[in-house]
Amino acid sequence: MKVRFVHNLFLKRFPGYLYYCEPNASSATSALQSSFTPSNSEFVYSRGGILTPEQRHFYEENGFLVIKKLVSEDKIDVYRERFQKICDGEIYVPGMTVMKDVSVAKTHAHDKGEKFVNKIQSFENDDVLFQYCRLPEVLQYIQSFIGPDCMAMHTMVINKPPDPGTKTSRHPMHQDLHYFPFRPAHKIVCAWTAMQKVTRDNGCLVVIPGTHKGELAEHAYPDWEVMYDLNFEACGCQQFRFWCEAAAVRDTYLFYNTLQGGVNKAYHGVKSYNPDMERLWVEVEEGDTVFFHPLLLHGSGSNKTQNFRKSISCHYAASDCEYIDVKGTTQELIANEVHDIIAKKLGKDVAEHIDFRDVWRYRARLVCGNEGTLSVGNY
Ligand SMILES: O=C(O)CCC(=O)C(=O)O
Repeated sequence: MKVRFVHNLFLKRFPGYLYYCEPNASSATSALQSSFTPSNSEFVYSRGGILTPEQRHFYEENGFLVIKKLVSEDKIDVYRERFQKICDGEIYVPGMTVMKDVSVAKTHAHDKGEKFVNKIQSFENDDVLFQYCRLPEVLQYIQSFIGPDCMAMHTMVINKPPDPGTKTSRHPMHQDLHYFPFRPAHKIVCAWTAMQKVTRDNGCLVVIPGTHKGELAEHAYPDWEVMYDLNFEACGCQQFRFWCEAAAVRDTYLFYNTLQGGVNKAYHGVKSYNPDMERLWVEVEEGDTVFFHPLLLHGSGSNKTQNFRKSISCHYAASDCEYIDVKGTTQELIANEVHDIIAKKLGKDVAEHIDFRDVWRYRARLVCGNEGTLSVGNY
């Protein structure tokens, strides 16, 4: 009841016409050539380009913006088909991680098929899925937020499974910057496109508008349901109460999450998250694209339907962002976790020589404009 009341309040405060925008009438080419507002303007989080003044103000205030029907259904069909082939094991993509949901990771460790995969990550070496990151209709908005020179940094297809009743399909409230060793934050933006109708029922994005104006908060595994088969010692990560053991990785690069129960691997949440904060459920149609700032507090709910819920996304950063050393910061948690995964995959000796920043250097791909400090050649 209280939640519905809060939701209604939000609908009053954020009427649909403000954050559900039709694509602006500008060709991709003209957007690429359009002028960008200098950084000393009243706008901190956007650069102009194709965005209308209303859209810019909305993003500045709220940290997200929805553009309706930005990606066509025929393109989404292509990505869906490719995703299925990858899950079926028909296509192998070097460097890509295929993750199983915590609810099936142990019971179906060797099964293939889309119903056992909750996410694929790092598809920069897949020509078909990576087309998404190069779509002019998406890039014209990306450039309007972060400027003309853009790198695709982090790519995902999320296949949120029907929740088996354990609420394991939830994505805890988090800030994406927690995962990124590069700055500044206002030169990073995510494009997240719904591959079908996405509602509260199947686990839409949940955002807390305005939180992008805050700081990066400390993250940890959320204090959700207790899992069984805990094996803290084996993973060397005793500090995480709910982490069972590090992932087992096969030579096919398939990465099996071995958690049981509450939370998927690396699904960290903001430690200080207060569930009474006013949330907004961003319900969208197929092709609608949500652009959001990396400090925006967001997550997604359980999938209460019997079908999988799919989205494709890419985090972009301006190519002149700088890598930062996260040692001694709250981001050490994720850096150590990534280090453990690399050690499992490639051996401890190799992992010793790979820095958290290197992982991102190798993933980064220029998608428009000029190369800069984020590229692999720039150490
Ligand atoms: O698609 C989802 O369910 C969550 C996505 C998300 O939180 C993210 O991309 O950071």
